[in-house]
Amino acid sequence: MRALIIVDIQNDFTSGGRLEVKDGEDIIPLVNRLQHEFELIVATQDWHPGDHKSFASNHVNRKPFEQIMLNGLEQVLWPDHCVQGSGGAEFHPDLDMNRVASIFRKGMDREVDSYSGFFDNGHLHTTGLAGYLREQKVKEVFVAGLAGDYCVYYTARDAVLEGFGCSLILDATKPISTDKFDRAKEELRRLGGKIIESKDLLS
Ligand code: VGL
Ligand code: ZN
Repeated sequence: MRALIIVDIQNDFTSGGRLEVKDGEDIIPLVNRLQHEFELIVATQDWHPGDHKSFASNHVNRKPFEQIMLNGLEQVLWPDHCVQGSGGAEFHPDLDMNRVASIFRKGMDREVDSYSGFFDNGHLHTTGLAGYLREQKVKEVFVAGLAGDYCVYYTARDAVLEGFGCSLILDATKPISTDKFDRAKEELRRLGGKIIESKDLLS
């Protein structure tokens, strides 16, 4: 069994959002088309409390995109985004959610960020995604969504580390930083993940 993992296609990561990925919404028609190639589709949703420590606003004298140490982990400080219950945390209205079987929320613990759909950044707590996929007999996952250099990359990486075959669908993602994304793609390949294009999947 193969599964499509749709990562964080939420209003705050698309145009006009609080942590906008440039042209992020442009991938949505393709992600909707790709869904027809899969029997199992899951989505992740970044879902932070307002006092989350990944937000620059929750530190004194810190600006967005600065880096700090947070409980022993390197942490980029972000603009407030995907606050639980806010419009920015909702899935983009153009994303087809009808066939999404399950939604895995992440980033609820204010002390640790969670880029991956599988684990928090300290790899201490699981979201249950790996167990769910195994129970559904999934052997191979395909990852799409936002942002390529953060949540998509960390989700794909953890999928590989959890023993799933894993392909990142290049034209179904967009990064915050292209430089960072180039390094992330190299690292994913090194770990045994694949980088593919949607045409490799669409019939
Ligand atoms: C993300 C930064 C902070 C993402 C989430 O979805 O890529 N990036 N929170
Ligand atoms: Zn976040």
